[in-house]
Amino acid sequence: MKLERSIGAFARARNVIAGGVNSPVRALGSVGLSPIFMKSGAGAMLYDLDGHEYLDYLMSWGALLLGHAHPAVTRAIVNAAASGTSFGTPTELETQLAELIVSMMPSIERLRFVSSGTEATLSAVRLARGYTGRSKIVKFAGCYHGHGDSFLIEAGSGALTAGVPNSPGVTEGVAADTIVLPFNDVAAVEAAFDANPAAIAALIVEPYPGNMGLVLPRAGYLAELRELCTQHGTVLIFDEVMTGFRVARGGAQAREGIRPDLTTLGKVIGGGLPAAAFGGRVEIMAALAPDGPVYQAGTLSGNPIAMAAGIATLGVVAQDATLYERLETIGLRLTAGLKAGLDRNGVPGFVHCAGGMFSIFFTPEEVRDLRGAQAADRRLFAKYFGAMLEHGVYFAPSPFESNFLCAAHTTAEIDRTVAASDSALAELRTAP
Ligand code: KE4
Repeated sequence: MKLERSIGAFARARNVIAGGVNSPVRALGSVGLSPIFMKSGAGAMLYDLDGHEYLDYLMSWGALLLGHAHPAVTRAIVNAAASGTSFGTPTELETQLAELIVSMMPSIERLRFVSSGTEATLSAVRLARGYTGRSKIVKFAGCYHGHGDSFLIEAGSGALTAGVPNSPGVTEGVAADTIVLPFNDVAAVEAAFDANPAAIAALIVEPYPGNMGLVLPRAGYLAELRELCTQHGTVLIFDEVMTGFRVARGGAQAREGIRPDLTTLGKVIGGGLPAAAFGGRVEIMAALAPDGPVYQAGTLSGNPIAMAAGIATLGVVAQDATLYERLETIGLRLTAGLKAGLDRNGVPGFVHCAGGMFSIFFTPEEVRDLRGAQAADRRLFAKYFGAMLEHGVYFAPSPFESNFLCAAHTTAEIDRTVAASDSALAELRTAP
């Protein structure tokens, strides 16, 4: 596949941008490729500098629930921009988007907008520490909560892909306050609480971890976490930056019927623009400046253009009564088709799916945690990713990521993807 223009663009970028990319996961190093520079997107399609077109399942890492350049979102952005891009004052757009979120996620009684998921999670943890007066937090190996120091310990996503789940630059002092446990293991959480009585401010978890590939909680696991946090006075934070408005209208917490104390959001709520949020119980949020002493701030927090994009996106979500049912249906069709292809080609593997997100694991053992995800065949994944690109399908470029469906994916695209996967696997089986 000719990628000369992308290769040239990457060489130029490397002269002025660290690593030539503004986020490591875009570098495609882990799949042995030079990054592909995109020119445009429309609906479920991506178009690169060299004229190739791809059926897109990256969807900007899950931010594009409605697909690329959705007319309602584009119109909202253009209209908002015509009135100015930022004022450094409150606008009613922030209240409008907050009201939409609160109406669909009842555990969020008050929220604060920020500009990235990382800001949301680090702010939520600081708030939990300020509210409880405690220092330690619990996170789970393979979960990724952005690049805040407290989280870059056995982190997933790009940190894991790049082989630095424990990043240099995170001090021992910071790391000492982060307790890392295996996901899906209740006994480990009980032991951590017993070993750290009245010391754990927050337990932060991706309810459906999507950053070691998509790994689903065992039945009852999230309810156990809820019960243990209530029992020990620990703030339960659901990091729904990826799952919020993705796996259900009310996120994973709605699917599971669990009410966290705080929730972090990002991606979908900005409609592809930089917007994220954290929020939850009113008494915890009351500890946040200016009402309370816990400081948190941001020049572009609640940016009117990003708010307009989010309002347009969640406006479609609120009015489209069958959206999540359609995502669930095509998600199951796709994962069943992909799994049948693995079996037909004699490739051991599993395909995990929840609403509009899915992952493929090339391994004979079911994946329940990071150890299981790391046992999957990364070399085969890299070859499969490249073969799918040749077939015009763009998956997330790492086995430690999730893939995403959008409102523009229909049965036709799903069946085309299954056929491409079948061909790719057959080619890999016969390749030298
Ligand atoms: P951002 O700071 O990248 O907006 O969000 C951090 C974050 C927090 N929590 C969860 C559950 C997340 O998945 C993320 C970010 N996700 C990655 C993809 N797995 C972002 C892609 C990237 O790093 O470029």
